[in-house]
This record gives sequence, C-alpha cells and structure tokens, in this order.
Amino acid sequence: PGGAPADWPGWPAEDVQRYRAAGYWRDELLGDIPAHQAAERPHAPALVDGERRWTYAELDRDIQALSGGLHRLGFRPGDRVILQLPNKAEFVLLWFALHRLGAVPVHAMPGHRRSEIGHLARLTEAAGYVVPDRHARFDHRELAAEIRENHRTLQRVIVVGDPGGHPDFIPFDTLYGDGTGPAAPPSPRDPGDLALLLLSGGTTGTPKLIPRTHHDYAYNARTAAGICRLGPDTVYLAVLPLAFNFTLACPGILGTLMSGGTVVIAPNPDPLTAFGLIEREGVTHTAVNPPLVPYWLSEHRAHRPDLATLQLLQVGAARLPDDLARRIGPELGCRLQQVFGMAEGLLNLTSPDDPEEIVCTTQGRPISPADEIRVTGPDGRPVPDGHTGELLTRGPYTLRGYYRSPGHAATHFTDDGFYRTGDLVRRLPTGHLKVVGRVKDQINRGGEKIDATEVEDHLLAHPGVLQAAVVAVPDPALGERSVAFLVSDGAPTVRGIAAFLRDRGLAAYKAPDRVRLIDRMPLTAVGKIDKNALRALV
Ligand code: J2J
Repeated sequence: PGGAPADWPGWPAEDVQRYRAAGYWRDELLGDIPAHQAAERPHAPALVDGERRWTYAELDRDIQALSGGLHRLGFRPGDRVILQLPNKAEFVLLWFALHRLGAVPVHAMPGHRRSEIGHLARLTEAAGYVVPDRHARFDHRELAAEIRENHRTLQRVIVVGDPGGHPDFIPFDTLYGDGTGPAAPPSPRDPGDLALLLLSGGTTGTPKLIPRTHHDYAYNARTAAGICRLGPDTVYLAVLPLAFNFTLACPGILGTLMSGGTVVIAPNPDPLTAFGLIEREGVTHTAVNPPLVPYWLSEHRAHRPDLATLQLLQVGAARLPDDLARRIGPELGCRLQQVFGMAEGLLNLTSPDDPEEIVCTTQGRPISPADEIRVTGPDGRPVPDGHTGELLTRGPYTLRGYYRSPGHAATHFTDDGFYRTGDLVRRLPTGHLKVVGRVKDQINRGGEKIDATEVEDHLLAHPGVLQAAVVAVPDPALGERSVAFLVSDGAPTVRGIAAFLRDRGLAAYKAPDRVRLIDRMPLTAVGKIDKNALRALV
C-alpha cells in the first residue's frame, strides 16, 4: 500500500545491485534495531528522558508492547501515520513501534499547524495522527480534531498526555495494554520499501515529502556513526527536534542506538539544560544549529559547567561563520564537526582527523564513497574545483524523486537522476565543500527553512495585498531573517500579517520578520519580480 512503487521513483535496478554488492545496503529493517541490541546488551542503558530510563531490554519490551497496541487499534503495514511530538521519549518509542509493525512515520515538526498537517494528511492519506496534549502554549488536540474532521482516511488520533474533552482520542499509555499482550506480527516489509517520509524545506509552494527506505536510512545513520566513532560508550544528547533528520540519523538517535550507545533527550534547546544533562549523564556527542553556538559560548563563560566528557559538538543546518567555528574548540574543550546535510539525503561531515583549518572553514565532505557530486555553472556544465556552482548529487541514500509528486521530476532532478540541491558551493581539491550561497527561493532562518513561494501564496490571499515577495536578509543572530515586500492598498503591519497567516493555519516561524510596503515591484528583463533588487533595498 504505502510503498506502491507508483508513489515514488526508487533507484534503478543496476544501482540497487551495486549498492547491495558493495555492502552499503543490508537486509535490515529499522524496526529490528532495538531487538538486535536487546539480544546483545540487554542491561546497557539505551534511552534517558528526565527521570525515566530504559535499558535495551526495557526499550525493546516497550516497543513490542506498543506495536501490539497499534496493531489492535487497526494499524497495518504500509499505513502512514503523522508523528508530531516534541522532544520526549514517546517519539522514539512510537517511531520504532510503527516500524516494528511495518507502518510509515510521517515526520511533522512541533510548530506545524493546520496548513502543513492538512497537506500531509491529504498527500499521504494518513491513517493516524500522533500529538502531544499541549505544547508551547498550543492545544494540539484542537488541531487534531479539526484535521480529523476534514480528512476521512485519518481515523485515529493518539495523544501523548491527556486527551481532554475528546473521548475517542486514544491516550498513548493505553497502547501498552497490560504489557503482556502479543506484539504486532513481524513486519512483512522489505528493506527496499518506504520506511519514513520526511518534509522537505521546499521551494515550490507546497511542502514536498521525501521517501526514505529502510536500507538507505540505516546506511546513512551507520556511516555517519562510523565517522563520528560512536560505540557502546557513546552518550548522545538530542537537543534539536527529534523529528529533524539531523537529530534522528546523522548519526543522531539512530546511529547511537545502532552502535549500542545511550540516547539522552533534552526537553528544550536551552544551553543550561544541555549543560546540566552533559554533566549528569556524561554526554560525549551532541548536535546544535549555528544560532545556538553563541549562547553555548556565553553561558559556558558565565557558568563554567564541567564538559569534560563532551568529545564532539556537531554544528549544521545553516552556515556556521568561520570565526565562530574557531572559538568552539578552545572555549568548550571539545572537537567541532561541521554538518551540511539535507532531508533529501546527501550528508557532508568534517572528520575528527581533518586539520583544524578544514574543520573551521568547510562544511565537510560526503560520507559515502558512492556519493556522486557535480558542481555546475549557470550553463549546467561542471565548473573546476575552487569555483562556485550549484551542487548536484546522486547516491545510495539520496532520493530520486519526491513522494506522490511526479511533476517535480524535471525541475529538481536531472535526466540521469542527480538531485539539484539549490545550494551554491565551492569544492576544494580534498573534496570538502564550502557552502557559499543558494539558488533556491528559500529563507534559512537559523536552520529552519522557509519556502518563499509558499508564504507568498498565503500573503496574496490577504484582501489588502496586491503583490508579495518574500526574501532573506542577513541577520546577526539567525544568519537570515525574512522580509515581505508588499504592494498593498492598505497598511498591513508585521503583527497583522502574522495574525492573518496564523489564522490560515501556517506555522508561526514562516511569518515574515519584517514587512515593507513599496509602490511597485522591481522587475527583471523577463518580467519576474527581481528579488536581488529587493534585497538591495534592505
Ligand atoms: C549551510 N547550509 C546548510 C550547513 C544544511 C544534517 C544537517 C542539516 C540538515 C538540514 C540535515 C548546512 N551550511 N552546514 O537534514 O541531516 C542548508 C542547505 C541544505 C538545506 C537542507 C541533516 N546544512 N544547510 O538542514 O532538509 O541549504 O536539512 O540544502 O532542513 O539546509 O535543509 P534540511
């Protein structure tokens, strides 16, 4: 059902054979990882969330019980289930329980609202939706009720916490039953089947979904874990959202659990929360985005926490300024690793063996020898090393097309299957990449991606707005911020626009940070809105 080949283009047969023969793709299902580890090291610590702790045996037992509960509720292999949870152990438990059953988690971010979730529900025909009761002063049960009302396929809502005034919502805790019931029948899925759906940052108006398979995703996590030298002694602190590809699999939670290490969940990204957990749990590895780095440095100076166990701080999702990068080692006493990744696949890491200069000034190199890289100029032809061009890539864990979206094949992929990243890079002779810009119409707001077209389409629905263009402008704290240029017969304000977009169900982080009214849009020679000219106005 979910993995019907018509829903997404897989890899061509000869590549499948090549990736298998090379040992990149193995016959492993993501849902089997906890059971394998439980057999090997039952009493080793696997997961920590606040005062709650699981050994591998306990983790496996709970996942089995949950999978049985999901099965009794009627979830079946191939069913898509939208998972929208903040940083809590339940995310990890449910993610594996869905895989154990053969169901397909659809990753939503905690900040997503009616517009994004409705789109996911429609596109995936999801059978279920998992939410917290309340999070960040928002009642997710109300959103869930509205989504279910409007999507007939979506019958079951699972609530982590109190289902409130919704008697037919299923409290997460009841999925365990009495803990002795049968697990779901073993997943009948193939490692090449669709395993999960990740949201793309998007550049085409509506968010696109990225199909990831069991063997490609496991390969991604295992390879990253090898480069980061994870092992049974690793203690990984999950600071960024668990649903983020970076936190989950680069190497993140998945790489740590595959290595027999311990995952510790940070309930929020506050540096003092992280420092407390690093000291208490002996954290060895963690990952943050560039806007968090100055806070880590200043709070470290102010509070002098003992970070002696911390070996590696990964930083990625947006460009880390070189000067900031250089301060991390000396001030925090750990190694920096730059991470340039994308939910679509390709992952670049600096290595612990790279010289300091490379670690501080590049965004790493591809993790797999089978990652193919092309850097092309405006004419589509490869540029020499050291010159700027668009990054194109193909490989054993990079998608060949979006989910249920054949229309995007021509714009986002070459005829021979390379994915156009939309990122402008320079490649050094060592293979390391420097990210120097972007050709895609996107704002990278401190690591959160905003699709300009998506926001513009919503703005044009405003009765007072005649024309709209959203552009990125530099920002000292976030790297970039969004500015909406509007041609309007009214006087819309930032707050008014934010309220309008919120009412339309758009996630709050997509609302423009600034609004500027102009008389008419500057146009390019072919009559399109000239965004370079707009940026120059700021
Ligand atoms: C500049 N731009 C970067 C970096 C990502 C690991 C890390 C990050 C992501 C991620 C991820 C960048 N410097 N170091 O999935 O597994 C921008 C690029 C890229 C886009 C992808 C992972 N690291 N970027 O950020 O799917 O523009 O994934 O194409 O959210 O983020 O965004 P996303």
